Formats: sequence, C-alpha cells, structure tokens
Amino acid sequence: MKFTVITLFPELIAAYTNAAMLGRAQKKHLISVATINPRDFTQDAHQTVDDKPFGGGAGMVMKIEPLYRAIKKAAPRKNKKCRVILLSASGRPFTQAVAQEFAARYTELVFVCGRYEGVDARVAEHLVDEELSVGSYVLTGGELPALTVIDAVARLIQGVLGNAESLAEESHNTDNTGEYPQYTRPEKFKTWRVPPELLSGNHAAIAAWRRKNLKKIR
Ligand code: 21W
Repeated sequence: MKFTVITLFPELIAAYTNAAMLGRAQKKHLISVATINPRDFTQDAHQTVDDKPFGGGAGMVMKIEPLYRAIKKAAPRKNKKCRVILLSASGRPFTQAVAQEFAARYTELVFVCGRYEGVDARVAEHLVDEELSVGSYVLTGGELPALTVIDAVARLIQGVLGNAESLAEESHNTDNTGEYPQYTRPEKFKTWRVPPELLSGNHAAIAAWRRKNLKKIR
C-alpha cells in the first residue's frame, strides 16, 4: 500500500511513520509513505498557500491552486485502485469497517490535510473522492486524522503486524470491535492480583473468563 500525504507539515507525518511498526513496515517494503508539500507548488515569490475567506470572517482558507497541483502530482489520472481523501471535520465518520474497505480495495491512498480555518470548498467538490472525519471534536488540522487512517489501514496489511496471531485473534472475536482485559507478570503487584482463571492453565476456563469480560469498543 502506498500512502501519500499532502500537507504543509510533512515533518509531522515523517515523525510518526518512520518509527515503530510503520517504520518497520516501510523497511520491509510492505507500505510506503510519501509527503507532498503544497507550498512547493506555489508560483508566487511569497509561496502563498492561504488567503482571506470571501464574504469575510476570521482566519485564513487554503487556496485551491497549490492543492490542485499537489493532488495532480500524487494522483495524475483516475485510477480504480487509488483513493483521494480529504480529511475534514464534517466528513464521513472513519471506522474499522472503512479501514477494512480501504485495505481490501485500494493500493494507493492520497490524503489531503487542511490547516488554518479550512480548505477552499472547490477542493472537496472537484478534486477528491471523499471526505473523512476521525471523530466529533475539533483539531488544528488533518495531519493527526491522516496518521490515524494510515495506522489503522497499515496494520491490516499482510505482514505488517509483528505477531501473526494478533489479526486472527481480533477477527475471530466476531467484528474486530471487542477486547478483554490482559495481564502480564508479576501475578501480584502491591495487593492487586491477576484473575486466577488466567493462571489456571485451563483453556476452557480462560476462554470463558475472556468471553464474560469482553469489553465492546463503542
Ligand atoms: C477543524 C479546521 C474545524 C477548521 C466555516 C467557517 C480533519 C478534523 C480535521 C479544522 C474547522 C477531522 C469554519 C475530526 C477534525 C481538520 C481542522 C472549522 C471553522 N468553518 N476529524 N469557519 N476533527 N480539523 N472551520 O478537526 O482538518 S479530519
């Protein structure tokens, strides 16, 4: 899977994706993460990427031209296997089902990240396939949402998870949306003990305890 992130702050994307699981997945060529800075696609001396909103109001709006050129660079023509996504607080809610759909259907995801008060609305209307939100709260830009989507999709790709059992275990608990409490050594910390069922070595008892204590992800 190739991820391309169009952002004014490429260092935010690199800091996360070059470390840990995603860093290892890139070294193994299971995924790639590229960034494109719309500032590099300006044509004026001041490298202007934003301007005042028509009609007035607070803050600045990201201009369409640098984003148009950046998106054309990332996704030059229509391609069934490539999805162009605008991260937007008013977009479709991102869920595990959306992550699964992306991992199954596409070989390339292009993310457009807004900053300032937003992005010229013609970008959403004409230049992207869809708008996605990661939740009902207000952030300062689309970079953390893009990283959230990349993280959730990348770990569904064969070979990315360190432990091959992790994905299988998650999917046989029906819909990828539950988890049970987990413990590791020591068995006793201060007065706090690990549930004895988990120490019993009785696999049926362990499975029963885990079923009873399943916490659904809301
Ligand atoms: C959020 C910028 C809200 C601007 C009209 C006039 C991407 C995000 C974002 C951001 C506004 C996501 C306005 C959950 C998020 C994102 C930055 C509102 C005010 N509109 N998912 N004035 N939450 N956030 N603009 O914030 O870009 S996905």
